[in-house]
Amino acid sequence: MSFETISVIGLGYIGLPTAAMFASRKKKVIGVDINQHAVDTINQGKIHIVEPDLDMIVHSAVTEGYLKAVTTAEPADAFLIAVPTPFLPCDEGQIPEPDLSYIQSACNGIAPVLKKGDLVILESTSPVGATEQVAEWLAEARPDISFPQTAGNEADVNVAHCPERVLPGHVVRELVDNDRVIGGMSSRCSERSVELYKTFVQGECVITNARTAEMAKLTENSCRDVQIAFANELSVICDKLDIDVWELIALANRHPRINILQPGPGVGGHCIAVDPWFIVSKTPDEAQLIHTARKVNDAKPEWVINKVKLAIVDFLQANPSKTALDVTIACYGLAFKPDIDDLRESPAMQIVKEIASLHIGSVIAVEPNIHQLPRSLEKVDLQSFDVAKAAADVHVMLVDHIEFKEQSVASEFLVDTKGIW
Ligand code: SAJ
Repeated sequence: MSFETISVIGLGYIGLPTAAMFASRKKKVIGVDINQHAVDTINQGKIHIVEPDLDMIVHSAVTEGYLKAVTTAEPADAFLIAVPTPFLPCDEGQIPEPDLSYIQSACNGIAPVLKKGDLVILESTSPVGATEQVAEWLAEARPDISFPQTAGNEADVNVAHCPERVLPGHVVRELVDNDRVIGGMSSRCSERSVELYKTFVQGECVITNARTAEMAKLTENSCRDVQIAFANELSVICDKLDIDVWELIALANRHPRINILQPGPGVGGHCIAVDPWFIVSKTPDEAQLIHTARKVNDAKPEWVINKVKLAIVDFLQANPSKTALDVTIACYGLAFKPDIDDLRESPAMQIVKEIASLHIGSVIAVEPNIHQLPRSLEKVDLQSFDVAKAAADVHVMLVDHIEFKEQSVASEFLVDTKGIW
């Protein structure tokens, strides 16, 4: 059976581009989101997130009638679940547990409209076992139809995990070009998922089982987290030994088999700082290195804040007539990584928030990708690069946005976490 109508649950950074790609291949796509503002914006042919080239694709998909957004699930032939999988709040020092409530809500939403022949794909990054849990939730809600955990290849509804793996900022290209890991709960589930993705994916669709697909995605992001932790640890060591870490890494990377990543203010975003915990919480005794990497990366923002405090002290020593109240601090960048507007889980945000709460003088933020500061930074003043550069006494480089690389700040009182100035 072919896929005439495709539904994407969750129209965020992954769901919306995925929905738009299917629609661009002239499939009828129903996007579902609980956020009325997102639904209204999309139905006007606009987007509520920043992602290069996505606006054009969404605009034509909506105006040509292939994509519509709704708040309640409607019948479709395939359902892709692309909702967040954060972790549950926990006390400091505890291992966070994954929060599958958004996935469960998505299952509750689609269960009533499921019919024989449908395919359900979990795209959200998930702990091992989540896809089986999805199939279980659906089976509980719909005892009248069969699922692969009991019916295997004969199931009425097929279920698979096909993790998203695209890099924010390059989503449109990577959705098409990247290979996909397809983890069906039966061979039929996998085959049908490949058929669906081949609508627009030019990369290879590689088949495995659901648990391995879940672990593959967690492994990719944990690998990157461990590598960034190595770079961050080097930056702290080099600071102590009075060595320029950027020069050091550039030298070491001349070795044909060495490729060290770049240190920064910490690791942010919705993925790399979260997903390794899904492994650690399942296997705490075994996941020693992965756990340590998380702790190293999570400790980096505090280290940067201490550097800023030292820069303030240095400035006051050099300017004895001034007090802390007279010191203006400019922080360059708030997003969790360069050239995007996404402030979620951003170490730069964490640092600026803490500086603003500790410092009694003025704090300026420069973030070329947003027009308004979030409420949590109400004490901070959003300014242009030129205003901040001229007004500030202490400068804190946090995100290497292209606009910042094209200019520079030369100051004795500079904390440059990205090594660009
Ligand atoms: N970072 C560094 N140093 C580096 C590289 C990154 O400090 O050398 C920091 C960034 O500034 C950022 C964080 O790491 O704060 C994460 O950025 P990222 O570019 O490494 O990754 P994400 O979170 O944007 O996207 C990752 C990607 N995973 C991998 O590269 C293995 C992407 O392919 C996944 O689809 C995405 O996670 C996801 O959704 O899971």
